[in-house]
Order: sequence, then structure tokens, then C-alpha cells
Amino acid sequence: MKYHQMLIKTAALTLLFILFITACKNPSQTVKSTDEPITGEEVAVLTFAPDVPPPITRKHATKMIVNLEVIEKEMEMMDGVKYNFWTFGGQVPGKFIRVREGDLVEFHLKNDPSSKLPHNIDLHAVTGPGGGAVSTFTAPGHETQFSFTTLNPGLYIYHCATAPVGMHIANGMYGLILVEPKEGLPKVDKEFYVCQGDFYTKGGYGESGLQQFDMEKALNENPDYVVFNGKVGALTEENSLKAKVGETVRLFVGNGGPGLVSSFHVIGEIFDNVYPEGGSAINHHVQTTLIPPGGSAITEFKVEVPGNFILVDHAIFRAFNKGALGILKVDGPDNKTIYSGQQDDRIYQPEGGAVQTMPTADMATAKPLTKEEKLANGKALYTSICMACHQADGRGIEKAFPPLEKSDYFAANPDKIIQTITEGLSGPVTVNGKHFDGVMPKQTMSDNQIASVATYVLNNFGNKGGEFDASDVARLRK
Ligand code: HEC
Ligand SMILES: [Cu+2]
Repeated sequence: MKYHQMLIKTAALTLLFILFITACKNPSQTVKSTDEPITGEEVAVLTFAPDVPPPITRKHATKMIVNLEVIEKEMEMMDGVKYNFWTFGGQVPGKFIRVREGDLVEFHLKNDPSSKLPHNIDLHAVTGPGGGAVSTFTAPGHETQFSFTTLNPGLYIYHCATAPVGMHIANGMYGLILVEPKEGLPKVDKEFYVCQGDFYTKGGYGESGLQQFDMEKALNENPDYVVFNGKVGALTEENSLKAKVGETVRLFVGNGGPGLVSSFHVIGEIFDNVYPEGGSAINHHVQTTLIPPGGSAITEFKVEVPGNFILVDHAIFRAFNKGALGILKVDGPDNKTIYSGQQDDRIYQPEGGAVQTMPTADMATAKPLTKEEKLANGKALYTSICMACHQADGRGIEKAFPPLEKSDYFAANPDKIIQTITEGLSGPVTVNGKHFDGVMPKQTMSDNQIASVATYVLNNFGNKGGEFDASDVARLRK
């Protein structure tokens, strides 16, 4: 499609949309801010995430000049993975814009001469066709301008709305604009800018090199990356958000999408206040708040105890497998009443034994088992009990659980397997030259069961073979 055809189509759609909106709109009870006189003029300070411009203390409306430049730019999606991002200001998300309710915003959209495509901007804070999109269609090397009055306070997404819209957003073209209420927001100690977005690449998660946009994955809303602030790790390690015990924290959270709703959560914190959807209502004591694509939320909380608090999209595979994970690092003194830390870790042995009888044949009776039966039963027992610590391959875990593989601990005297199981084992031991000092709880099992699992261990993991009977176990029991 040619651009002029696209424009006509966009204009026609926009018109329909406006008619629809006009038809649906109730007369609002909210007083709109057109009555305040505009005095003076300011150039808005814009910031990259996670920073936020300073609060507005001004008591009057003013003319706010906003300059935003579109830059198409290759950057990292994750260490070793490159992507050609399209940005508002040179990073994803775009620069944070902070204005006041009632301000007259004079908006200048510039498109860097090196860009390959025209772009525009739809600010959800705008009352007017396309949120400004129709007035800001900007060719590479051009600058467009329009003005709007901020009628409604709130936290709003802005995004590119040039066709194919989904692709422009999927390439990173979104950010937040805060319209502070006249009276300002309550004072807090720290404010941060966090914006989620999903990315669709030809290669899977972590596949290195320059990755191309994958339209099919985008259509299926099946992203390879779901990230905060444009990159896996944008908010972890040295990039973590930082606060001190006792401080109040406000997160301005946006979701650029284009595809996925965010179930925004901070592990180990409860939001004291949430402004759902970035509006004026305040909800209290919230664990997880939903943020739709093209939407936002403001969350506020006091940090009472030190530690790492993890920002996630609680659709949790996205956090641990697609990148939607950030860290708020809180320093300061402990408060053991609010959070004690681990107070104890002791062996738990319920009456009747931790280990229930296995549903295998003839385990309860003392009927002798063949070696094959012992190996089969032993395998089932090993898998359900021993494997948790000694691992499926019998190699254990360094510094925690000793290996049963070619273990020299019981090679000379296999009875020690039986004793370890019936009595448990604790204190320093050396197995195959490695030192361990843990606790193996004694296992409550029948003689046949112990004979079986010990036989299984002896005949697996490179051990030298052998066989035990229930009578051996009975003899060795203390
Ligand atoms: C809760 C974790 C845990 C479970 C379950 C467990 N063990 Fe152990 N096991 C240990 C630890 C820890 C040690 C070393 C104890 C120490 O350091 O004194 C150990 C030591 C041993 C040893 C002697 C050291 C060696 O590596 O040869 C044997 C044999 C053994 N376990 C067999 C078993 C068998 C068979 C089972 C299943 C019936 C089992 N263990 C279940 C934790 C466990
Ligand atoms: Cu664009």
C-alpha cells in the first residue's frame, strides 16, 4: 500500500472511531481543565527509564514544549542478541514526559534523517483525533508540530500509530506521559519508570546475532521476549532499582504490548496504593495488578525490610524464561518482627514415619524377593526418595549431597549402605575425595524395602554389584 492510500484509510478509520466514541460518551461529572489561564512557557525535561522527571510543583497551567525524536537504532535485546529497535528518543521505552493537568502542550515530533520509515505519535493523554497521530505523520528528516490541552490527569501510554501499527509498537515505539493532577501527587522518596513490552524474533529466546521481526509470531501473540524497559536485564544486577529501608517508592508502570496483558507483581511486597489503569481511583493492599497493552498503573509502597524485591509479570514463565524480571534492591537494617529470615531448619519426622509404604508387591510381608524384584522395587524407591538428594544419575550435588556413583564410602563394606539408611548419617564424611557435612535423615522402611533399594544402589551407578536380603537388614538394625 502507498502512504497516501494508507493515510486515507487511517483517516477513514479514525473518523468512524470518533463517531463511535462521541455516540458512547456519557456527559461526565469530572470538571475538565480548560478554565485555567496559561501563564509562561517551559521546555519539558524528558528522561529515559527508569528515571522520572521531577515532580511538578507549579501551581498554574503553562505552555509545555515537548521535543521528541524518533530514532531507528540497533541495540541489544539481551546480551549477544541484537535487534533493530524503533524508538522515541533512542531507547525503549520512549522518554518519560511529565506535564500538569490544564497545561497547553506544544508537541514537536522529529524523525531522524537516518530513519527508513515515517512515524507518528498517538498520546493517550490527548483529546483529539488519533491522539495526535493524524497531525504528526512525520517523514524521515522532518519535524511536525501540534498542540493539545491536558484535560484529564492520569498516567498514559503513547505509541506510534503508523501502519502496520502492530509492527511499529512491537519494535519498541511506546512510552509514558504523566499528566499530574493540579494538586500534584503525594510526595514519595523514589519514583521509577517501568514499561513492559513483548518482542517477536525469528530466532527463539537467546538465539544470538541480529534478530529480525517475526510477523507470524506477532499475529499469534506468541513472543520470544517479554521484558521490562526494552531489554532482558534492564533492571537487574547493576541496573537494579535502588531504595533504602523506610522509603516510599512509586512505580509508574506502563505496558506497551503490543500483545500481552501484564500481571504486574513485586515479589515480597504488597502495593499500599494502586491507581488502576493510571486513573484517579486508588485501590489499597494489592498483590498483583493487571495492566493491559496500551495501559498503565501507578503503584506505591513503603519498603520496610532490606533485600531484593523482584518485579515480574506473574504469568511466570515470562519472568523466568522470557525476560520479564527486574530487581528493586533495598538496603538498610533488618526488622525481624516484620520479617525474621529463616529461624530454623530441622528434620521433620511425622509419627508413623515420613515414608509411606510403597504400593509395590509383597513389601509389607516378609516374603523373600528375587533379585529382579528387589531391583525393580529398589528403582521405584530410589526415584521416590533418594533421588531428591542424590540425583537421578547418583552423582549427588557438590558440597551438599555425596555421590552414590562409584562411592568409596561403602565399596569395601556394603553394609554401610544399610546402616546409612536405617540410622541416618550426619557429621563430616569424605566420599571419593570430596568432603560433606550434611544430614541424611534415617529412613523408615521395611526390611524388604531397604534390602531392595540397597541392592539397587549396589547394582547401579558404577558400583560393584551384590545383593541384600531382608534378613541382612534385620541383623544390621540396631
Ligand atoms: C534429604 C536428602 C537425602 C535423602 C532423601 C537421602 N540421602 Fe543419602 N545422604 C544424604 C546426605 C546429606 C549424606 C551425607 C551425610 C553427611 O554428610 O554426613 C548422605 C549419605 C549417604 C550415603 C553415604 C555416602 C555415599 O555417598 O556413599 C549413602 C550410601 C546414602 N546416603 C544412600 C541413600 C539412599 C539409598 C537413599 C534413599 C533411600 C538416600 N541416601 C536418601 C542425603 C540424603
Ligand atoms: Cu512508527
